[in-house]
Amino acid sequence: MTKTALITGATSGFGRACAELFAEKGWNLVLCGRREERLQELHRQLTNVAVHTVVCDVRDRSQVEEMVAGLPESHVQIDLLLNNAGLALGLSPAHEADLDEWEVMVDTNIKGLMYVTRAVLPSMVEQGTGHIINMGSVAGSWPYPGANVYGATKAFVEQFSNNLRADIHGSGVRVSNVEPGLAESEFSVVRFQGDQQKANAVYEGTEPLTPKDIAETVYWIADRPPHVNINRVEVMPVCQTWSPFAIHRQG
Ligand code: NDP
Ligand code: 8X3
Repeated sequence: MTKTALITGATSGFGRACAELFAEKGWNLVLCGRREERLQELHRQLTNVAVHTVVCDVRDRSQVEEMVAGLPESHVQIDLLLNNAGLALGLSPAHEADLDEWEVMVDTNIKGLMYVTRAVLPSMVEQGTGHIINMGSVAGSWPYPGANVYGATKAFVEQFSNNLRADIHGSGVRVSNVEPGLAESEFSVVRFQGDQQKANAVYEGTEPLTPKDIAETVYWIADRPPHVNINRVEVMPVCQTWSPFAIHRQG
């Protein structure tokens, strides 16, 4: 039977690449994001499967509830929820960071992910099958200067994923957390408020992960046999690794 995936943040980067790969594999899709033209473009592009698009800001609880309550009969059973919508804003140290930007990250990466999960999970538990794949980050496990609230939102995503598994134990529903490192998408353009030069500098001289790399990881996780739960997958490009602890020396 044809499966259906709901992908948040499908208008760009990882979400878009996942939409393309899952369509190629024959999955029907529910695609959401705030940019309507991009959703329409995807709708025109992905012609081999049934695609339902919804303009939805995941920060808005009622919009999320309406999106899920308003799914057409053809898309009402969600087999896979990919909680991908998210963003980082700024890279300033905590004492200089913009509190409004912190709130947007919390509202999107934490509260938005909570809203979509809470709206979709009951039917998965009721049907005794389904899979939630959350988009975490290496920033959820590893601190770096300027990651402050962004990294903390992704730590939430990691622990929420684990706790979901504990809650729905025995239901047959799977939960996974994908934790990518450096990957080129619109992520840095968003982080630096549209400053393309600053964004390009992040990837200069590197071979970062691509959205396709992440889509293939997500698809692999989704395609395991139903008795296998991949708890978490951390993926970095070869050019990325850890640094020693920073030691401040006097004098
Ligand atoms: P992009 O900026 O390319 O894509 C982000 C997507 O999220 C867009 O489709 C955007 O759609 C959507 N989005 C943002 N805010 C909202 C909102 N309020 N409501 C609905 N959709 C929203 O970045 P990536 O593809 O790189 O990021 C995807 C996820 O991966 C994020 O959660 C990010 O934190 C995470 N990640 C990214 C890494 C990277 O280095 N690129 C590494 C690790 C994790 P629209 O603007 O149309 O609403
Ligand atoms: C995105 C990866 O290292 O910029 O989550 O935080 S990083």
